[in-house]
Amino acid sequence: MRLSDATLSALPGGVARPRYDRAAVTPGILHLGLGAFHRAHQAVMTEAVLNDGARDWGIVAASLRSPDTRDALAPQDGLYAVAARESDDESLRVIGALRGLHVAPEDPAALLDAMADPRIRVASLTVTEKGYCHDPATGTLDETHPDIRHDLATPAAPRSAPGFLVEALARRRAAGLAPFTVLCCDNLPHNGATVRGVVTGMAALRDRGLSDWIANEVAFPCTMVDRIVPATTEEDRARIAAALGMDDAWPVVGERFSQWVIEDRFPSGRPDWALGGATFASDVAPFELMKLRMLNGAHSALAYLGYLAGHETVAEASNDPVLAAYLRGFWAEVAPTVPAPPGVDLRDYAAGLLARFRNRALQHRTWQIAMDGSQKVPQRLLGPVRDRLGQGAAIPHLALAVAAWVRYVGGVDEAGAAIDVRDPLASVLKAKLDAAGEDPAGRVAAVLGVEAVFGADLSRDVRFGAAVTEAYAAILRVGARRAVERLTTG
Ligand code: CS2
Repeated sequence: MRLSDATLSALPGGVARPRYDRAAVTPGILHLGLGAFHRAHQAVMTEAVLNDGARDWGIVAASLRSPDTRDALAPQDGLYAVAARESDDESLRVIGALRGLHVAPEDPAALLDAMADPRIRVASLTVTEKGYCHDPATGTLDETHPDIRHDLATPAAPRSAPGFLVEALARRRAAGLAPFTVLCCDNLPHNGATVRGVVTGMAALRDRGLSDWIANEVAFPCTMVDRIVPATTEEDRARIAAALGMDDAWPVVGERFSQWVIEDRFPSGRPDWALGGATFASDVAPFELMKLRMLNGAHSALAYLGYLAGHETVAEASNDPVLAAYLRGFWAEVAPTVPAPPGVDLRDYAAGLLARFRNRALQHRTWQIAMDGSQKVPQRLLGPVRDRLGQGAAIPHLALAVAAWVRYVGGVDEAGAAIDVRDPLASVLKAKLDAAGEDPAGRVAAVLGVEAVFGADLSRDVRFGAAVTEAYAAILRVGARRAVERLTTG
């Protein structure tokens, strides 16, 4: 038996399911990026709104690349299970909020039509950092990006998220419709403002009037999104099928914790996501900065150091006392660069993060987080580096994390095996390292010279270069775990 509208009533009593008539739900949200994170985060909060009786906030979701999720969910009428896991405890609920599924490359015109539907009032996104086709160091549109060039040449059949947003907004403007609010749910700094810059920047390359209209009429609220949602494993599928008493081709698994802080700027209306636990705020910046630097920064540091130290998962790495000591030092180093949001004690926040990382019920691979470092390192690690250097403060933990990234993108692990480095700049970084030879200082300088990551300032910063070189040399000499141990035990 397979999960679907027809089999919902056969689910065991303990599994929560839609309490509303799915057939009566109309689309209100168009979501780009149908990954596990969206399904375990915004879709769950939207489900609470639908359960409360709202009918006009169904989600139409699109994958911008692969058909896999659509192929898994379409035979299930868009239904899927979300498992919240901690220790031995797992609670399951089936989510009904997805009311339409698109695969952009198969039929970009159908997706554009869906985006131009007047009932759509929010266009939300989880397309990962690289999905915005921006320059990670400056946050501005990368006009040379192949997808952007393609979309400017062929606006009616876009590939990129900015390409879809610009064309859909152009159509709404031409039709005299109100725009939708663009809601970025990715871990970018000042994510709403950054995406606004990317979208207006791309529109300006087409039509100045369009870009002015977007700048004046479209809201891009900032958000802080947080829930740890690793990739689903085969073991998860089997365990969840047993618990459901039926198959779900693609359930999602995450921690119980979930947080969403949203800047309340929605001129075309919005669901009351507070019903699902979201908070609306007038200023999201402090929450976003704290989360990016303390959670995501520590995640990336742990991913590179942990991977090199032979740890497959975050839980394994953060339960290693040497790496746990590193994490505490990392948070102590980064916290002074983070103004605490109202009502938050940063020491409590860090302690909470350690407990979340240590959740052994999640199989969050260090390799997964290590992906796309060129797009993540700037806001997660280099922002705090700049602030600390500006204060004349030392950066031993941050420099070790950056050094571990340099070591990681070299593509060979400490046992001499190849690392599967996934990063849009992987080949650029590899070529620079290959050309640099064996000398640690030369290798570090080669990578730090990539201004798209380090910016013109850090690329040339002597203190930064020296700190990363020292850390990198230590990793080469004694291995990542011993280098961490030396740092944390003095
Ligand atoms: C992780 C995030 O993969 C990564 O880069 O750091 O996906 C992290 O798990 C989420 O942002 C948690 O909210």
